[in-house]
Amino acid sequence: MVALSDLTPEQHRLLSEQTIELPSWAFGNSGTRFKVYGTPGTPRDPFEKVADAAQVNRFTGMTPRVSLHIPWDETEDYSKLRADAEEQGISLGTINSNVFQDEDYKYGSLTNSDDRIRRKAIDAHLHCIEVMNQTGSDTLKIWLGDGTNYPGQDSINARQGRLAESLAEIYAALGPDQRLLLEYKFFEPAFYHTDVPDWGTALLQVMALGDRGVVCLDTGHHAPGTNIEFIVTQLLRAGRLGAFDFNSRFYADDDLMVGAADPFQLFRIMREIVTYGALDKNSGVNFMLDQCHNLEEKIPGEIRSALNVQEATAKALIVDEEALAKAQADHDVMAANGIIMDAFNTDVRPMLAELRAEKGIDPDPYGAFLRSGYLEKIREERVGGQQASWGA
Ligand code: PSV
Ligand code: MN
Ligand code: MN
Repeated sequence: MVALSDLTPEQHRLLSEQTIELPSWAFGNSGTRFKVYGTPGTPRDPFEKVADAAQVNRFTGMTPRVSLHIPWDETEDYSKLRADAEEQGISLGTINSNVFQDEDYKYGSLTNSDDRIRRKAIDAHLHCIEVMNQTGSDTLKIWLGDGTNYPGQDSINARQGRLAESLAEIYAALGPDQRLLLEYKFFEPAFYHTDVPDWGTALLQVMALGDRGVVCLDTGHHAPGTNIEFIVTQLLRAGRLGAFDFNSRFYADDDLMVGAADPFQLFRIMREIVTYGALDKNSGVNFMLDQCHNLEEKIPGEIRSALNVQEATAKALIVDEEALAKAQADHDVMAANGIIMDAFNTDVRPMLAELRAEKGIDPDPYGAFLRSGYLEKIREERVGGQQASWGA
């Protein structure tokens, strides 16, 4: 076990200041292509999603931003949404574009050879930038479902060219304090080739744009067995790791609660972040969740996820650095690995409870939320909640 008083002032500060951004869509109903199970109390509009996100922040003390997905969260009055969020102690974060659910995008969006459709996809992003200007968001996140299903279906090279041109036009429309965050995914919905399948492609595309082009690493978007922490370090070294979309996967893009499937992987990722000095709130790396809660209650699912990231971070921070440096210098493989495993196997939960008490919040966020009566209230008040995403 470890106590708060065992931390250095710097470790204490980093842990205390750590924040995680929540996805609005995690609060909606989602499912698989087989079935979407509704949860009583599910938000019916972006205002209710923001209210639920504020609850997670209230009880964890560490999730002060919520990402919006446009048009899922389209509203007439973004200033009101912003004011509502601020009133509840949170802010509107990253704006996610959506050019993967319209009939027109069947053969691609920003990569489409049809100028009309490519124009429509670019315009959808320009609209997102207008939304950002109203919400005060500084990041436009782009994930594309673009790709092909069969060899020969289209020219991979021509599609890369059209992608670069489209991104350049979108990038040019961003304000000087706004950045473009490009997310990669190795497959799905395209099954033969995807236009932004990996960190190499995403990195090359954003580097061509300028300094404010960065890469989003979604933990579910890699082939099984991929060493994700290695990619984290490569992107950090390039100065282009803009954000994480954290979630867990057992098979493909499962979008389960982060830390549920492989807490050791999450620890290893956070360890690279800590050793690189990228945990600091000014590092430019935004720690976001991208999850869907198909079976579990959504707000408790988000609380558990935030706490899982916090625990992995605490474990990554308490590694005995001096002993590790010596073991590494001595090429003492067993000792070095033992030091890392000691940190991973340490129970940090009592220390995090202390940290919460220090912040004036309940040391048990999950229990406190269940006791608060909020779930009962929304189950009664909200009828006909929204579906979150495209999973069904
Ligand atoms: C795509 O699989 C993705 O990870 C992107 O981030 C989308 O915006 C999100 O999921 C939609 O749920
Ligand atoms: Mn994602
Ligand atoms: Mn995904």
